[in-house]
Amino acid sequence: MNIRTFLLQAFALAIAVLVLASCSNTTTKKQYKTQGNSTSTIEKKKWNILFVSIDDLNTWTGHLDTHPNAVTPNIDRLAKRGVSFRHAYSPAPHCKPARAAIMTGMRPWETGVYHGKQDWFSGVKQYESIPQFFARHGYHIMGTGKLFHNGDDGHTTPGYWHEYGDFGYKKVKSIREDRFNETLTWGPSVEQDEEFPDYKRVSWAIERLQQKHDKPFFLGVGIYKPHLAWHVPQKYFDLHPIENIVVPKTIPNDLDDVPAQGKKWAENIEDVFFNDHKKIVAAGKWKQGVQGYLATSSFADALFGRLLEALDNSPYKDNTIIILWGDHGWHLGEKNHWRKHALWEESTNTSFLIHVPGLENQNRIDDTPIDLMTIYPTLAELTGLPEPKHSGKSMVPLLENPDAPWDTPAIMTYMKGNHAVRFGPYRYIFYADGGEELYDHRSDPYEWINLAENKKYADVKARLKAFLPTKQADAITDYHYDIKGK
Ligand SMILES: [Ca+2]
Repeated sequence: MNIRTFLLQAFALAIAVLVLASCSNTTTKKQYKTQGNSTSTIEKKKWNILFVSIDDLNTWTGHLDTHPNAVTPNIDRLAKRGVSFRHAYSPAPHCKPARAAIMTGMRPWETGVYHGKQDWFSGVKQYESIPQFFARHGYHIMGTGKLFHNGDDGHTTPGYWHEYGDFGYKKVKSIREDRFNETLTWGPSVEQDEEFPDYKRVSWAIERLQQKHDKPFFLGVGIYKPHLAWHVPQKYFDLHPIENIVVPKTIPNDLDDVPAQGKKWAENIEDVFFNDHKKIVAAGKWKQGVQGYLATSSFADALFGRLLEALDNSPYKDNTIIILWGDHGWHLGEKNHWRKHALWEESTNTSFLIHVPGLENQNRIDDTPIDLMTIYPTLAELTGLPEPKHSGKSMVPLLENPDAPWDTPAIMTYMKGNHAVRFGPYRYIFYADGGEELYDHRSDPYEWINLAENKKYADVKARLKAFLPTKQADAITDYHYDIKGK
């Protein structure tokens, strides 16, 4: 090759490279290096994390349009700048086991924490929790409110936080109330917003957002409402005029095709909350109950709005992951049931939203069924940290590509040996005594028709059953309140 040919070829090659580079600049997404040799459209670095838990929040939010009377403008605002998972499920439909699982990444059948009467801390203390993990990786850890299960058993998880804002518990007074027992009660409160511990917790968190932080921070804010009792200021009831309230759709005899264990849970026979639904309906107060829940959810939403506004007015607006989750769902009459403590859609389906700085494809609702065991590994991956010991799967692939394949079922567990699996359009429930339910959400979104005995679905049932754990930890001991004096 003479020098002229060489120069011409080199010139042609340089032009080709330039053309290719300019094409790729206009047609490809921004790419970031990840661990290993792969690339990602999400920048993985030590983002700050605003970690918000809203207790007992089901999916009655404005943007999901699951209840016509829901008023949650602030959660909807987060949905606009993030991804909201319509089919997100709690690993356990009760505060204590749900939080034990979510916060440590270990499922109930691994820890033995299955229900609300147990000494949960002894079941999980050997596992590194989310705040401990981020502390070990150089984060400044701040928390307030109900993140782990706390309150009556006194565990605000001392030592897990560099700073913890503890505002205790306040029994508020009501102007008038409908009361069915110690906890199931609703009506406008005498107290105004500022007097609620939740309000003070959020104020404490806002102060932290206004401070200068030298390290990345993890700020956990646990809002107690809409947990019972539903006493919040009148203005939140006014958002939901009683004449407009719609009660959930039900059919008579829905429980006829439900196995014995499901029926027991529906009526709370094993609990002190006996026959809530019958009592509420007999008193003509179903609408009022729905109003109470919606009002209290709007109160929680308003508190979240204060937090979001403070973040937006802080230097951390563009470098903070926002994650918001409810710990489980809530029945308000579906399956003749109130509260949680069951394995149906309403007990287990909860709100779950995430905003990631710079992520494309936000402002969308994702319909993939996932469970909240995704939280721990997802946060670790988004912040570029090594994978923690956990039982869940990171949902980063779903965040990057809404059409990404997802072959991991959502699994829910309540009391030892009882599980539900949500996979594709189906829900399969297996009770420890062998009882089964199967629902197809394409034709039956309210889970009215149990298909478990229908031979046509034998293969589906077998496929879902195969996801159940083969080994299950013994239940750890219950608290002995009389001995501990608690
Ligand atoms: Ca039924």
